[in-house]
Amino acid sequence: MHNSNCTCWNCPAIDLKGKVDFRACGQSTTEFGKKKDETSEVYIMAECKRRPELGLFDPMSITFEDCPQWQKTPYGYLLKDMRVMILGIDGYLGWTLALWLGSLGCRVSGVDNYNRRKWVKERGSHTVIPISSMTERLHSAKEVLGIEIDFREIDILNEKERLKEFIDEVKPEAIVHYAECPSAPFSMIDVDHAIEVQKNNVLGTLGLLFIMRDVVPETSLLKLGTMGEYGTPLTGRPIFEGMFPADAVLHWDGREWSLGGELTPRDPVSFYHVSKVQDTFNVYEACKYWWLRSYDIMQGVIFGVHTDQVSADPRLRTRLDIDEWFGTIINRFVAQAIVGIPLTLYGRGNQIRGFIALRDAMECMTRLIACPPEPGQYAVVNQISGVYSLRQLAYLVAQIGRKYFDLDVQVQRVENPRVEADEHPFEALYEKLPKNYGFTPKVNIAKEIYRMFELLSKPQIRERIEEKKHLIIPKTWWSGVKREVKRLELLDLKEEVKEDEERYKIYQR
Ligand code: USQ
Repeated sequence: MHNSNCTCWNCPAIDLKGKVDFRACGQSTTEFGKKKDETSEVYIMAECKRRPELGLFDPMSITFEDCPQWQKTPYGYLLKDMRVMILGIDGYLGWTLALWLGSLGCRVSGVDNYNRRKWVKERGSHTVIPISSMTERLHSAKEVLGIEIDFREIDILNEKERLKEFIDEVKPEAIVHYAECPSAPFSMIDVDHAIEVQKNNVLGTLGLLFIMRDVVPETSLLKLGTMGEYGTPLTGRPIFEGMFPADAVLHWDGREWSLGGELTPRDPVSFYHVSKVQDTFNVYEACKYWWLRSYDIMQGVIFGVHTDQVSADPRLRTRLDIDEWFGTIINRFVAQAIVGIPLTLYGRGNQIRGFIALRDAMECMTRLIACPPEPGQYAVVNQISGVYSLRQLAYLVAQIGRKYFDLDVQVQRVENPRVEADEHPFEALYEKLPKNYGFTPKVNIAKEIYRMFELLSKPQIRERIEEKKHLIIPKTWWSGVKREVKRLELLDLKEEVKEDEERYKIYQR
């Protein structure tokens, strides 16, 4: 198990006590450290909130494997009845994770202010997979899966006191923070939307950090970042996992400079992505100032509709958006194929991105929850399971739609409403999740696309896509212009296959 050798030093159920005020260690002149040896004068002791009978002990002396509170699951040792709070529990990821963790025995709580439902409505759209009200969702989770979720409707930005009270009441051992606006186009509509996204995301997160400092400093925070923070460096340099590795050096001005451990450069591609960059710095600083522990999860573009739990009953389904603001590319492509809109490649369509399926993202989150960072540790992972060019994906979706669903799927290039390189190298590293956390992707992209076709072709869902298909062609330009993009070219799919094979060879690492 990837976390067998973690110790109480990592465990959120621990109260760390010692001769040093370790939260002020940055300012302290006293030597700070974990217990070094029996004679060491300055070290930290632990007290277990779950096993107070142990008294004070050395936090490095008990491993997760030894501790009866940590129990084996397919995703590593997990704290028995672990209390996990999900902020943004009503969203695409939040609801899926709630059911996933609940089925592993976690005690799940969550908050949401239904912003996502409101924003999609503002576009005049709806989730094409129907979802229930939260009351109905909670009821069905209990009835179908036996999962009880403690939910409060709270706006984390504007109701900080209520959030603080709820966190204090639940005392979560991990907090998953999904409560942000996830849409790049939404942040580029106009000044009001840009401000709304940055305020909601940046200040909401900042408020949360202060609450965690005051109420649950030992809880691990899993904060959703994005691969889009890094952009697509035209130099082709590696996209490291948040920070430069220890041996990275810069040669400049005749000298060698160590970059090890520094945050890597960011080059975000929208005001939404900028909000994530700001979050990175705020979380990084909070870990440093207050010894909070956090994972910043640089997730790639997500796709898919399945986990065992959300597929268990129509009332448990998670949302799926396909409009120009909130739909992500693969989800949109499948919907477009079903209602006969040629798949929309923006610009040349040679943009390359990292992707991950919904189910695999849930597994990664679980593996990280099971392996909390050390006090003060700001850790980063690149959460993707494969790298594809957009053309490759368009081709794949078209091929599956044609071959198995008898659809005449076309692919078109349209004007790119965004400002982004559409021809660039992309050397993303995503080694930590497999190497350090035991993750191997389980979802085959072609199979998941096939399953999406199956679900989205159902008459009721197909009808819901038809109803909103006028919202698929984008008209939100980064320049501020508001007009539908024009078609540049309808692609010859046979030519695409040849080109695609070339590109595939180049970028498969
Ligand atoms: N694109 C098309 N055609 C479409 C839609 C998108 O060519 O019909 C292109 C975009 O120009 C972009 C790429 O596909 O180059 C991805 O666009 P997207 O809308 O699927 O995803 P993006 O805006 O990048 O944002 C999504 C999520 C966001 C998350 C991000 C991860 O909405 O929350 O942070 O994926 S990443 O892209 O790795 O930054």
